[in-house]
Amino acid sequence: MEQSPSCLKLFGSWASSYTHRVQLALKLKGLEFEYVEEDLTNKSPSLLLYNPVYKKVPILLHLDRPIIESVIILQYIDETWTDHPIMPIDPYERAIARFWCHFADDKLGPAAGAVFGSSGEEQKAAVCQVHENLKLIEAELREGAFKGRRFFGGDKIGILDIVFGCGSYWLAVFDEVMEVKLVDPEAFPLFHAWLRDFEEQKEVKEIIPAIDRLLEYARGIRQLMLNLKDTTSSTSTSTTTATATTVATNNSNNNVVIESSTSV
Ligand SMILES: N[C@@H](CCC(=O)N[C@@H](CS)C(=O)NCC(=O)O)C(=O)O
Repeated sequence: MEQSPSCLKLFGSWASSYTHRVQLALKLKGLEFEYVEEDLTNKSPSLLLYNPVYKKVPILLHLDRPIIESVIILQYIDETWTDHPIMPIDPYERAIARFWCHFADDKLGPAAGAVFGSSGEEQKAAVCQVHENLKLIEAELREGAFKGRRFFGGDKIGILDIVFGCGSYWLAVFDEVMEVKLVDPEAFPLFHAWLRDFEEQKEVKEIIPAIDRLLEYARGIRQLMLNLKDTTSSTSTSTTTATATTVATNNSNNNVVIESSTSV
């Protein structure tokens, strides 16, 4: 299908890994689009109009019709522009890819978000949970569905690479900010090698924000969360508390964090 920048508009947020998924898919397909940066603490009327149910980004507008939910958007893009496919051809392979996309959002992302949102013993348990999830992926790379492949999609980046990859770079950010070790190369050598390879791809490099910017962002949110914990027992109504509450509200929905993990 022919397209011009004006027929594709993406509403996103710069640190949102869900947004990065869509940006990467559009780039891999060679599609031009207009990008609209949303302030998630002050959502635009357009965002609320196009995604009244979840009120989240990303939203892809194609010929003025909104498509929401990043994995659904990826599939829409692939079905609409069939060059450079990101979904497998075989129905069984498609089912497997969809299953692991679901796993990324249902298990891995929330587990990583929990590491960021906790401390002490609670955080140790959350780190274990991330490791359990990574073990499952490592096993699939070693002996299972993805054995012997360079990427989850085969020789080229596919939907699952996009979904796992846009988010997994947050794990390194969490390692540094939280002083944990989530993607240990010795424990998860295949996943670790895949992630390095993914991050080296030209299109990926063009999309993932600079690590320093992500670190600063993550540190800021973490500080707000700690401030909030300190102030929950007081009746302060300061601006800081109000801001922290906004962020924490997002975090409790795994939004900012999972935007982090995955927004993860
Ligand atoms: N399941 C959604 C998640 C999207 C999401 O959580 N977006 C976050 C940014 S990363 C958001 O818009 N948060 C705003 C809010 O929850 O208020 C997807 O895959 O698109």
